[in-house]
Amino acid sequence: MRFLDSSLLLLAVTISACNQPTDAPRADATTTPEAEAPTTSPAEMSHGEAKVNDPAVPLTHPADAPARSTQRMHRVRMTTAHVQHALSPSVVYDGWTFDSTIPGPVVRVTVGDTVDFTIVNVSPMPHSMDFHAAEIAPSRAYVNVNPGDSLTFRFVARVPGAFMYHCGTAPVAAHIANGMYGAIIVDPVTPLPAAREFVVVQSEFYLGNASAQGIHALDWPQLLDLSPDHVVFNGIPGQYAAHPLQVDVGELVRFYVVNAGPNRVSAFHVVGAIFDRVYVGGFGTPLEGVQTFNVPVGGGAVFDARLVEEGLYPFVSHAFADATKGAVGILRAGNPSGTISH
Ligand SMILES: [Cu+2]
Repeated sequence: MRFLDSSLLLLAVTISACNQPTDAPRADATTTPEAEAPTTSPAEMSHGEAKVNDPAVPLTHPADAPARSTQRMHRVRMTTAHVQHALSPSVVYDGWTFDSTIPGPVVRVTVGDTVDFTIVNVSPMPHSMDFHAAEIAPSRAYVNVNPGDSLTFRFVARVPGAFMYHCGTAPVAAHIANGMYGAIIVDPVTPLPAAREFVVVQSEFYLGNASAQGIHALDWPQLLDLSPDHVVFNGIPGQYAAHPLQVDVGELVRFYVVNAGPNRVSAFHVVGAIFDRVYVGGFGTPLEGVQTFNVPVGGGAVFDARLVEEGLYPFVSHAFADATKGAVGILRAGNPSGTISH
C-alpha cells in the first residue's frame, strides 16, 4: 500500500497547515511578515489517494474505448488462461483471465448485431462465460468448459448500454476476484453525440500472503469480509493518476463504466465536473445534472461530462476508502501547469 504511505503523510501535512489554532501566539506583524499562502500545490497528489505522473506505476491497460463498430456479425473468441498479473512492479497476483489480461478485452457491438462467441479453455480448471448483454439460457450457454475444451454460442444484442461479462463458474466470487471479467458496449442504432470515449472497469483484489515465488493469490476470507487490498480501474491501482487521460477543454468526455466487483459499489464521480447526462440502461431518457452515480456490482452506466477549464480533474469512486485503495484516476484537460492536491 505504498500509495497510502506517502499520500496520507502529505495529506496530513496539508491538513495540519490548514488548521492552525486561532489562539496561537500571533507573529509580530511589524517584524515578521505573515507566511504567504503557497502558490503551487505542496504535494503531487490527486485527492490524497495517488500520485500524479508516477512513472513507477505501470500503464498496462489504456482506457481509450474502441471505435463504434460497423459490422453486423461479430466473431469473438476468448481464451481463458492463468497468468501473473502485475498490480505494481513489486506486487504480482496469480490472475485468472480472458485473453491473458485483467480486465479482458473490450467488446463493442451495436443493437441488432449478432455475437458469435467462442471460449477456449487452456487453463488447468473449468471456466465459463456470462455476457450480461445477452438474453440466453444460462443452462445452455454459460456452462463450464473443461481444460482443453471449447464452447460456442450466439446471441443478438437487443439492449444498448455498458455491460459486464464474467466467468460464471463456482465459486463465482473467486473467478471474478481473480480477474475473469470485462466490458461489452452495446451502442444504440442512432449514435450518441460524438465524444472522447473511455472504458473503465472497476474491480477489487484480495491479496493473500505471497508464495515462495513472491506471487499473491486470493484471500478468500478477506473477500467474504468485503475488505479488498486494492480497488482498481482497469486492473491496476491508480494507473490513470500516474498516467492521466488527456482531453480537450470543453469537449464532450464519455465514460463507459462497468463495475465487476465482486463486492464494492462504485460511486462514480469526476471532481470539478457535473455529469450532463448519465445513461443507466436502454439509452432512453438519461439522467441529467448528476454529481455522483452508483454503478452496482454487475452493472454499468455511461457518463457524459465537459471540463470547463484547463486543469487536472480526478475521477474516483466517491466511496473514498476505495479511492484510497486505488479507484482513482485523472482527466487532464488542456495543458495545465503544476499538479493537484485536493
Ligand atoms: Cu473462471
